[in-house]
Amino acid sequence: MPTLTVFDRSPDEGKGLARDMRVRWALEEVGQPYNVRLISFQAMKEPAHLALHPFGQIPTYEEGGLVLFETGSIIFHIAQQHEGLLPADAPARARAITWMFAALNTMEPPILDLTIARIIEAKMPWAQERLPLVMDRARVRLGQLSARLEDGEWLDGAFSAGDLLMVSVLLRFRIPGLLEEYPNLAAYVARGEARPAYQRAFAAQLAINAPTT
Ligand code: GTB
Repeated sequence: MPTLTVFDRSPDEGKGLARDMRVRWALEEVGQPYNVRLISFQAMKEPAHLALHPFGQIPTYEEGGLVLFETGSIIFHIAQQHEGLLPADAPARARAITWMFAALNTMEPPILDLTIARIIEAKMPWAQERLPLVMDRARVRLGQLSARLEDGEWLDGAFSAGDLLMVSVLLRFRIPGLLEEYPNLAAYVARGEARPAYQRAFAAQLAINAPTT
């Protein structure tokens, strides 16, 4: 059974925004049970964890002697081992993998910039000037994705690992209030969240991270 390392207490208090959530979701989609090992921020930077993850982050994925980090790689590995996350047809499979990369390389950077601008740089004297620029750059990508999706259910035919990663990334645009500006993307994310596998994964991380008081 694979083991994931996850925050012992996620800063989002169980909103499912930390990156273990997407790996949990993938494992639930394919029906693969898993263990979790809880880890503190401090322990993430210590040699035992750095041996698993060179950047001192979560999640990691251990399966027998195999150790993986980077959620894209972990989910690709899961999708290759099990049916249900990538189509069998070679061109459709290549397109689904392309959407995995698009989620991580094209859609995730603007949300990371936005998180930095909203939280880490919030007290800088120039923060109020910079934030609208970062928001507008995020809107460019959201608008392009929205135009491609149109009224489609998923990005390319049946639900795939590309959708799983795209929905996981788009979820983080909800708190800054951008997701709702694109009703088809908001509906797409809601379809992802409604999947039973997503619900099981969400409940599992909430059980660890929900505020106690
Ligand atoms: N590219 C890597 C991957 O996809 O696996 C990125 C991994 C990563 O950023 N991990 C974060 C981490 O370990 C946790 S998910 N951070 C600790 C560190 O770098 O020291 C990022 C995250 C954290 C918290 C929230 N939140 O509270 O809403 C959302 C996302």
